[in-house]
Amino acid sequence: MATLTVDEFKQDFKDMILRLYAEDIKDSDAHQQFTALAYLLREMYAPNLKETRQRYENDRVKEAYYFAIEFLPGRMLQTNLLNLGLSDVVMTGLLEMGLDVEKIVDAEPDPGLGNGGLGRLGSAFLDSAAALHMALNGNGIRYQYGLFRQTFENGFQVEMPDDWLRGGNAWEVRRENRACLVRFGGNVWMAEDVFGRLVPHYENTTDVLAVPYDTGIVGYHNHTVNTFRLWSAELPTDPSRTYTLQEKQNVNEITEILYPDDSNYAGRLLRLKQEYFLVSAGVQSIVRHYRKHHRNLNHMDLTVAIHINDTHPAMAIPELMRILMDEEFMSWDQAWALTTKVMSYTNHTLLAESLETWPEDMVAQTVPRIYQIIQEIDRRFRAMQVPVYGDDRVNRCAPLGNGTVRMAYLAVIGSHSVNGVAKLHTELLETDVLKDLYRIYPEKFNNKTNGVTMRRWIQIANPPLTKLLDSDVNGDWKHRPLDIIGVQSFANDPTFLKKLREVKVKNKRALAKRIRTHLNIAVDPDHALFDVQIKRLHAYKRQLLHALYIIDEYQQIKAGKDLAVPRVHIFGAKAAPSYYYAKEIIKMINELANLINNDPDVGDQLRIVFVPNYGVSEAEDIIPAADVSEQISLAGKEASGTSNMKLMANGAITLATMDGANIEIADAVGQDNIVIFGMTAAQVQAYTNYSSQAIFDGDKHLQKVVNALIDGTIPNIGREGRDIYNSLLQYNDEYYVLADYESYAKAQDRITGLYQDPERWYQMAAINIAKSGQFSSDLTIARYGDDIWHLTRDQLVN
Ligand code: 7GP
Repeated sequence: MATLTVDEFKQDFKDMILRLYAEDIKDSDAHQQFTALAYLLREMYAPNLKETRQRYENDRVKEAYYFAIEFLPGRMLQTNLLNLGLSDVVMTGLLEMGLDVEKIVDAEPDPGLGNGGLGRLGSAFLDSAAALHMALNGNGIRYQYGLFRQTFENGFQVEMPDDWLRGGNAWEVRRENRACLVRFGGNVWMAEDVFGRLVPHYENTTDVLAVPYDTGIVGYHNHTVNTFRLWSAELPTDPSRTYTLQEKQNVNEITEILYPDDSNYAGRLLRLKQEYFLVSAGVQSIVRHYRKHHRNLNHMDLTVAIHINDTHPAMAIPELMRILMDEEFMSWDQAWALTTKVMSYTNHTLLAESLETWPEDMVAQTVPRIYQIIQEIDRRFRAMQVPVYGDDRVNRCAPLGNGTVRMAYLAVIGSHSVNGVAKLHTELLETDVLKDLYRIYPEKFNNKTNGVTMRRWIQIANPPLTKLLDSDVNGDWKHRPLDIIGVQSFANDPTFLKKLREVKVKNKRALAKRIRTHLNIAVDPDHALFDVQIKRLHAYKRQLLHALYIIDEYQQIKAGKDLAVPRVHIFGAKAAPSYYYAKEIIKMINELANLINNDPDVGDQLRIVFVPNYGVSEAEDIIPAADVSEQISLAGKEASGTSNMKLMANGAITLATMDGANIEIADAVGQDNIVIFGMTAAQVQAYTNYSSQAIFDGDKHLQKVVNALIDGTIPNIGREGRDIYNSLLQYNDEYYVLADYESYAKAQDRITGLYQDPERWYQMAAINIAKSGQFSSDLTIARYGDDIWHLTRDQLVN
């Protein structure tokens, strides 16, 4: 923790503005003020960043490297202030200087280097590891453009480039002295060198310079500052060569954009290049660093762990093999034994279409030496396993098959640990998605249920709740997440429940104000229930189910029946630009919003707010104000979910199917404190002859709701309404929306009933908060550290 008085801070801040901009504070704008603050903080933690690195080196501390093609760090000003223990001093100082703190916070770009849950999880882990003194390094790509900025035009999603680096990035340090060369394409063949060793010879390769940019990840109230490294692609600085503009363009485009797709990766060459670029630069720099202190790599596994976050970095396996054999001259067997000890892998999806595969010829052309190594991994895998498990099973799960490289299988075979991200997910990996490999390597499989960092989602996003917990709850919930259980003892205390209600109303008012200012929609924070669904737009997540229920409510109102509780339905969701159906759902919901929000018959009873450009910053505004958390994916499809955890920790009541981590939330809070509906994963699996038409035909009420998509009830959705209608009926409703509808509507009615009894409602909220500790990413990352990477850490005394 840093120490600083308010006056010292004010002076330092003035000086920094002067040094950076040759200006007085009164003439500076919010972005300059943010930048000056960021530089000040960086100066303060820089010594700790250096010392942390030196400590890891000198004490031979085992370090883990989290390789991920996506991260979603969120804005860092407030987290860094919090972690350095400077929030109060700086806020007071800024206020005394008459500056607009909110404007300064908002001036920081929110780096959209990820699509959704997978990227956000990686950033939560980095935050938690630093808090626990764990040596965890992030390793990713410095995309010049993050995930597109979403706006709506006539209700349609429009994608704008996210030029997040335009104003510079105050947190990062460019380390050109630690750059690496990454080789693509060309030809490679093996031949003996002068010592008679078989080494690769390359010709006509395209070499790319990978330049690292490091950002400090500040530990919470401790001295640890870990390294988050992002790689940028540049032309090599070879003075003997000149490059054409086209060559420069080809190199730069490797790290130009984040693929805006969180499932269903099209086999795109550029994406493959991004993946190899990340792993090659990352693995090379790890090996180089290790080699500074060791004569060989024989015992690298004792101090290095490499984590493959989803399959995108799975080529780390052949890349490490390449370096160990081609550059360190290890035998295959020795290199393989070492590689599998170093590597571990997390799977994040159950969707078949999201399991990455690459055409073999594309891999062969793009990374020829890596392809040779994958072929050899495949050959040896088959030679070893066919005699035991037979041709069929081994064919089904070998790294090569159907002319493709199957990345998930490569990742499992080359790692010592394979984990899913919630109990059900891990179970389904074992029994379904990866069952053949589970049969061969049962000992590798383990579960690590996801978590979220309560520092960002309670302390920063929800100051009123933080204050209440600090004043009323015993224990040290900020350091020991399970201590938040203390809230449970107030579950029958009307005074506490009243305070909890005041907290929620305060947050709802703040959100209502933002909605009013930015979207020009009036919502009533004092009486309406805020019903929130925030996540990527995907058919399996079933935003459509939620929307059908809103149509249902609307029809009730039009029929003259008032809603017992006014509702505000809040959506936040980006659709992948190429995901046509998801974009149709957005259009439909926006048009429904337009209809409902402007219909005088509706009065104050019903509103829809579709918050554009949903991301980490928007989540920080919405989550503390949520009453209901919609987690309504078709059971067996959502690997875990993490918004479910953030929302419960903020006292929202979960309305959910038994999917992903919802099941564990239900176990934690008990059936009385969550509203569950719909088919279970087992029921979905056993449902053999589903006919959505039959369900539709047998349910008059449902017919009326669904027909609203095509009968002109909702204006301006001629085509979209028809397509969505057809997806439900003509194409037999792939995600069982109609099958679950009745049960969902009943669950919504239960919510309405519960909400009418505030004491009961806030009792449920209190229990949800009390039980949220187990979903802290501090606990999750401790388990990764203990079970998978074998890192040292602070004790979490719980
Ligand atoms: C997501 C899962 O959909 C979500 O359920 C989970 O909570 C999150 O990972 C973190 O584990 N997966 C992705 O975002 C994703 O891109 C593609 O998966 C392979």
